[in-house]
Amino acid sequence: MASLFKDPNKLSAYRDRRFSGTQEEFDEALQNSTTVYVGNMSFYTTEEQVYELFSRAGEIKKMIMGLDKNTKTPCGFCFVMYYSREDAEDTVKYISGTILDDRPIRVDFDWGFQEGRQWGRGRSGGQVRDEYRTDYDPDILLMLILGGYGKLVQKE
Ligand code: GTA
Repeated sequence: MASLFKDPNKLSAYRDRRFSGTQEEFDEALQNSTTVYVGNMSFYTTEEQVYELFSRAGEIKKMIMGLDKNTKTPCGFCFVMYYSREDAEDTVKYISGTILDDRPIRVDFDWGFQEGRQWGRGRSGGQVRDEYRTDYDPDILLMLILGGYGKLVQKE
């Protein structure tokens, strides 16, 4: 059977606007990379928890937590690098959608980690997607309160 994982269009709907190469180069990186992106994580999930879950699919080479660029604290995503492509594919197949810290995590193929990609790119410092969310969970609410709303309240 032709693997779903051979067609770059089916690998990931995400396109990194900061990738500097061509579309072909992006597709090739996506097809060969051993790195996955993990999204929709709780801000309180630790590296140890991620390691525990993701090492079920194979030996992990490196893990990088996504951080809010202002507070330098976890902001709901991370990158996991495996030694083998097969393990990365298994992670997308079997770990995506599972619950970690009460949240269904999303595992996506990634073109490969580079220094700087660990920082949230949103204006507030966190992930861009969090700025468009309407289904705020306690993690995000706390972030909003500690960030701006808290200061407003203190002033009154
Ligand atoms: N492999 O799905 C992903 C992914 N995401 C969402 C982020 N990264 C991802 N990598 C893979 N797959 O290194 C990586 C980025 C970066 C780090 C932080 O995580 O490559 P970011 O989320 O802060 O910024 O990234 P990014 O990815 O540049 O933001 P982008 O592409 O504008 O938007 C991400 C998501 O936000 C969109 O897919 C959409 O769900 C939501 N979003 C963006 N704009 C809107 C809008 N106007 N309305 C509604 N939703 C929006």
